Amino acid sequence: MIHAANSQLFRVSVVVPARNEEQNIAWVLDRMPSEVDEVILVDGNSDDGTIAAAQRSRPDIIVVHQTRRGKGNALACGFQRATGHYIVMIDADGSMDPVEIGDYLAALVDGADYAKGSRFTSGGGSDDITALRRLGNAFLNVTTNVLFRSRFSDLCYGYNAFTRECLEAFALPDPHTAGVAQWGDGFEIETMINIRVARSGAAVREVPSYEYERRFGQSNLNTFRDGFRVLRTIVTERFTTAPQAVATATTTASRPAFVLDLD
Ligand SMILES: Nc1nc2c(ncn2[C@@H]2O[C@H](COP(=O)(O)OP(=O)(O)OP(=O)(O)O)[C@@H](O)[C@H]2O)c(=O)[nH]1
Ligand SMILES: [Mg+2]
Repeated sequence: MIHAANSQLFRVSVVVPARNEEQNIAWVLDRMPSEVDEVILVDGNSDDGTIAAAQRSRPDIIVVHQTRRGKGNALACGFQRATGHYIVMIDADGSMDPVEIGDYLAALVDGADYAKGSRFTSGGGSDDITALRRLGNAFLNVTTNVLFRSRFSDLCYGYNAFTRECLEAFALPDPHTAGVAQWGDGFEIETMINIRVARSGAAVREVPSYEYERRFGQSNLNTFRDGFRVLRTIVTERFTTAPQAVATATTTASRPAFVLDLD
């Protein structure tokens, strides 16, 4: 629970997508700050002891089995299960430190609808980025910011927190549609929700974050493949998806209307 400005108490949910993170998950769960009320582990058919390790470390953890494949579907399943007013998304590989959750919550309590982690804003950083990736990221940020009039410094980073009203702006594919993959089920999820939030008129605030290398296990990153996926996501979102406005805390409280003339 966390006190909002008007001293109202808000529940905090954390959603952790995990596939084969047996060696990393305890580190993540053990570092959850006390404000966190519920942790939802969304398992991606792990064939190691991820679930058992998570339950040992945090007996009250809620385990959800995802309905299709991919990190995007995992997050959609986790968000649907989350009951908190504030929802945090964080990886299970130890690359993101849960201790930072307090900074994200502070931004939300201070009026942001969407607290966006950034490795490239003052106070952020990364152990896991090469010069080439940094250049690719800069290009993808600029492209997005021009196309969507956003101000992201780290479009492709997936450590964020938001009010549950933002779920409407995400407009994620229904987790209960069985079978075939949907747009948003894969790693395009991070770019997709950032773009959709920017277009929704929600108040976005960047929070400095430090990214570590995954603690154990082989990296799944591939600079060119992943870069082109993000570019494809930007183009698809720009030309095939309509902006979705949401009644966020900020917009209902102090803004006269949504700004929807982004096209
Ligand atoms: N439930 C679920 N989780 C997934 C899936 N794919 C990846 N994840 C989790 O999503 C998070 C991010 O995936 P990573 O494999 O770390 O991807 P990355 O950060 O781009 O690459 P590296 O850390 O370098 O391997 C981790 O917690 C993974 O366990 C999936 O299909 N289902
Ligand atoms: Mg990772």
